[in-house]
Amino acid sequence: MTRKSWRFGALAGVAAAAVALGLAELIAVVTGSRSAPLVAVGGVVVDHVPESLKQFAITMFGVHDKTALLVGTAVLLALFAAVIGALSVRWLAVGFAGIGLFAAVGVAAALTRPNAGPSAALPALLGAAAAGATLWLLVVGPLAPAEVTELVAPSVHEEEEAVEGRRRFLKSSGLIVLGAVAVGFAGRWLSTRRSVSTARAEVRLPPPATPAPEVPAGSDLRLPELSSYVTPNDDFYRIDTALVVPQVDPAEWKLRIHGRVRNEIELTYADLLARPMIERYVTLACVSNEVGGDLIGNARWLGVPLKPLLDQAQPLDGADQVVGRSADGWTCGTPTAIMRDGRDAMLAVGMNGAPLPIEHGFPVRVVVPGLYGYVSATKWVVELEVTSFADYDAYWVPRGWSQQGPIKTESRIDTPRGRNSLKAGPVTVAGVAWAQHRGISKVEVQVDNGPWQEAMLARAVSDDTWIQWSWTWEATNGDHVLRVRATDKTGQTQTSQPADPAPDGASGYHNVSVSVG
Ligand SMILES: Nc1nc2c(c(=O)[nH]1)N[C@H]1C(S)=C(S)[C@@H](COP(=O)(O)O)O[C@H]1N2
Ligand SMILES: [Mo]
Repeated sequence: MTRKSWRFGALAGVAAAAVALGLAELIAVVTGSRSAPLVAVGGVVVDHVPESLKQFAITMFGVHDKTALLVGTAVLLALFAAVIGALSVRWLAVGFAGIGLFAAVGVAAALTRPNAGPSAALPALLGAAAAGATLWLLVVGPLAPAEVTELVAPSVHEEEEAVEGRRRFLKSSGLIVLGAVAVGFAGRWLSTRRSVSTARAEVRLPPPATPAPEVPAGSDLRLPELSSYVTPNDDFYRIDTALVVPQVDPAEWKLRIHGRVRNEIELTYADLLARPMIERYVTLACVSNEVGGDLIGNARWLGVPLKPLLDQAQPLDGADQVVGRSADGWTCGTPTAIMRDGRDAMLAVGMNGAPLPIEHGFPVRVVVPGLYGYVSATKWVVELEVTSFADYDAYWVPRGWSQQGPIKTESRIDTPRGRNSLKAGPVTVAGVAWAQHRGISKVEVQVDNGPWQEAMLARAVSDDTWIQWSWTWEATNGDHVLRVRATDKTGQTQTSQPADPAPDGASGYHNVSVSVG
């Protein structure tokens, strides 16, 4: 056994793994993209990694955390495949056992994803079979380099043949890897073509029975670094556990309101669109948002109010939780009382004048003003199950997050930023503040350890949205720290006590260090 043959084996292993994954992606076009082993295993990882790691991923990679996970998984898999391939040069059985093990993991992951049918096992199974064939072909079969079968005291002719054999091996394994990658990407591309974007383009949303109030003049200060008052759909943060965006066809969509209710309700998309709609500006915020972070956005939502629907369903006494369930099995628990207290809790179908973007929950999601997204904003919602907090913990609760998630009063400085070069003299300090459903009454800014000074508040559509603020600072040369705090309309000033996002939202004052001069 030479070092070279180990390396050939490693390459054979990687080629076999590429064939498995590439073919699996292609089969998943038919069996559903969540049955592809990379996505299925990634999904299990997402559901089971420790919370701290997930928060780390969100902090590190932001909205690219999913791509990072898929790429990371592929790289890890390639490393394992290389090791197993190298070992299979000596012990072919190890190679087949390794493939079997990965197939088992892939099948188990695919079959245990929510709503998976038996066909979900096919991509991993057929992929593994093809990987086995590839490994055999490259390690002992017609494409194996001579070295792999070991030469003792070779003649010149045998030597030449060996060189030729190695060349053939390298060329064919390279081609196999490239071909497999191409097939894999083609599979992914075909899967996305089976998306519901055509169905979405055909949706005609009805006009609202009660339109959103006009955005008052002066609610958007339009400063270069300040977040706009209304967040365009393309800039809206996205947070969810879905590795591939669920594709829910509105023609097949149904919502079941059931559980501890007197009257079960089932609605189709057409039923929903036939009901009177409201249109409201609501600022959505993620509980994972760090102080100063950008997992928050404000949109105009069009939807059907939830209160009348729940009134019609008639929750039983003690049924204090409504669990939203998405097409991909994610769950979220909202207090029944909050959904019925008269605030604009809704089943949203439109966002900023367009049908919901697919990644924001098309065709239907829940929006509830005043609550973090993880306890209110179920995207791709297909079920509302009325139950109690005592009887059911939704997705994030066993993972260390609080059952109750009212949004904390918070504020953020958007400008200036630490990297800006500032001159002494008047400098506009500005940002946003939010306390959804309570409203903001006051924002104050502090320079270094000076007195708190009241900022000017822009206007807002309602207490359910964030609000912009600004304050003119007479900047002096030197290094300074700018700090902000908000007070809500109940009279509560946000706490200065720093807290991590887990378990129920970050707190503390946002500050920015700047140098002037
Ligand atoms: N189906 C589903 N809905 C979900 C989630 C999810 O993981 N799956 N995440 C929630 C969380 S934590 C937040 S903050 C909001 C984010 O909504 P957005 O991606 O439209 O901004 O969606 C909520 N709805
Ligand atoms: Mo969130």
